[in-house]
Parts: sequence; C-alpha cells; structure tokens
Amino acid sequence: MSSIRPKCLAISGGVGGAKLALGFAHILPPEQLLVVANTGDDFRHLGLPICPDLDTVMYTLADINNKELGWGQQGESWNFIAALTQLQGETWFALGDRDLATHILRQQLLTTGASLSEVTRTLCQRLGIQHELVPMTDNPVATIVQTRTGESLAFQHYFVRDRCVPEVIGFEFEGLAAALPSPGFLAGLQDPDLSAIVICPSNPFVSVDPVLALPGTLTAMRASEAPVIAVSPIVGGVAIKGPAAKMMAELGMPQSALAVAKHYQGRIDGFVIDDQDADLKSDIEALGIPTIVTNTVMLTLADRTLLATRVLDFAHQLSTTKTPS
Ligand code: FO1
Repeated sequence: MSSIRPKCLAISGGVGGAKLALGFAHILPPEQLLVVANTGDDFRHLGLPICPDLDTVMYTLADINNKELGWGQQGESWNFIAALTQLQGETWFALGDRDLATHILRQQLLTTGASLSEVTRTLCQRLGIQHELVPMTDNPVATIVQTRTGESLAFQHYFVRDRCVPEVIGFEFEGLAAALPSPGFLAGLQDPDLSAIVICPSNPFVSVDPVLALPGTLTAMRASEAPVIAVSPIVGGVAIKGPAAKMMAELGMPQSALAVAKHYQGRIDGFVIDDQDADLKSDIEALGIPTIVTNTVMLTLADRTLLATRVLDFAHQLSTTKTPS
C-alpha cells in the first residue's frame, strides 16, 4: 500500500509524460506526488521482464535517462548486444549494458515473489529517487496493435521491430479485464487530500487509455474531488515524439489537439493545449472542457516546472467547480 499521501497523481507513458512528471517532482515534495506509469508496453524479452514506460520515468526521475534515445540510460555501452549479435541472438530490441542490470535485477526480485510495485519501489530507492512511482497495475496487461492487414502485433513488435510502419485500425489490452489498479495507484486515487489527477502528454491510445481502462480507475477518478486534467501530446498537428499523430490519421481522426480533447471527452475535467493551438481553445471549450493555453513543449527543466505549476494552478481553479459523481 502507498505509505505516503500524494496530492498530485500524474499518469505517464514514456518520454513526453516523463518530462512533465519530472516537472512535478521538482516543484512538489515527495509526499505530494505519485507518478503512475503505463505497463501496457511491457513484455518478456530474452527471458527478462521489460517495462519501458516505468523505466523511462524511473531513469528520468533519477536523471540518468538517455536524452538522445528517449529510453534506456545515459552513458550507455552496448557490449551485451554486440556479444548477442555474435551469438546470433535476438537483437531487434536493443538492451544497453547499464539498462540490462535493471531488467536482470527486476527479474530476480520478481522471482522472489515481489510484486511489480514492490520491485519498482526497490529500484527507485536504490536509484535515490524520493518521489513515488508505481505501475498502473501489478497484473499482466499487454497492448496489442490491430493493423489494416488483419495482423495483431504485440506493442514492441509494432513500435520497435516494425518501426510503427503498419497501419493501425485499433488496439486491445490483453489481460485488462482481470487486472486491478496497483495498490499505490488505487490508494492515490482514493486519497481525500488529492488535489489534481494529471494525464501527462503521452500517447492517448497506447500510453493513457490502458491506464484509464483499468477496472475501477474511471469510477475512482470521477468519485475524486480532484479534477482530471490532460495535457495534449499533439502540438500544431504533430506529436512531439512517437506515433500518436500517425495513429490518429490511420484511425481517421484529425491530428489536432481538438481531436485529442474529443478522445478524452467524458473522462477529463480540463485540457491544456500549446500556444501554437490557441485557436482551438473555443472549439474545445464548446465540448464542455475548460481549457488553458500555455507552452507545453518542454525543452528545458524550466519548461517542465513551469508547465507543472500551470497545471496545478488550473487544477486548483477547477476544483471549486468539480462535482464528484
Ligand atoms: N525503442 C526503440 O525504438 N528501439 C529499441 O531498441 C528500444 C529498446 C528499449 C529497451 C529498453 C526499454 O525500456 C525501452 C526500449 N525502447 C526501444 C523504447 C520502447 O520501445 C518503449 O516502448 C517506447 O519508449 C515507447 O513507450
């Protein structure tokens, strides 16, 4: 169970979400932040449990993330992969030498019976991370990408092996119906002192939807007095990183912040769009979604902390009007 009392609960996928999570970590003390990471990207590879979004957030909070790649660790070496190549092993999914230690230790701790939440807590403690990071669930959930050719792809096969080339027609989250929010996630959602639930700027379909679709999550979000605020991952018609805009086009959606707002409609209380999309504010508010316009392109740490501050101010502003249902 979560021992600390979060005031802001931030839901994150990979790179984009992790940037805002870091912004929150820099302006909030540990007892006032809970970061929840998507685990739909997770898979077993070479007999190891790979948790990409958990690791991207963890490495970002520990400031050891690889800023060029957007995943794995900085200062990485690739001797393991070079040796695996020599042995003709599977090398389509690159595991750096430092990153490998995380996967091997996670595997070792899981085999002792520890939950993914407990393993994550141990890894974070050993990396000196003060703020709490939990997986969305401790149960296995696997995002499957349905493609126009009729083939269903495991997420990492779609994202890495096939380089996001296949055209998507839909998604499914295997194991979701039997999954529960992790103890820390549920405790955070039910925390009476919670003042903001923030959907960080991650891919709405494969990083955010799995989290919101977890049984009990939306109910708990709606019952909370904390407003749910989403930050658009689409700026000026493009995704800052990743295949979100391409997926939207293939799903027949405009690649706009307005289309993202429509996708979240009914699940959020407020929306944050970039200055470049200011002209969309009235259209989004016409959906009944209060919206603020600010800089959401996070290039510097100041960008991250300023956006985090603006989102919390917006949550405070909305909290006077949210009627828990
Ligand atoms: N992404 C890639 O594009 N190529 C890779 O070889 C790769 C390896 C990898 C290893 C560990 C890890 O935690 C993430 C890794 N990623 C890689 C990113 C991964 O595909 C994530 O799912 C994305 O970050 C999207 O969330």
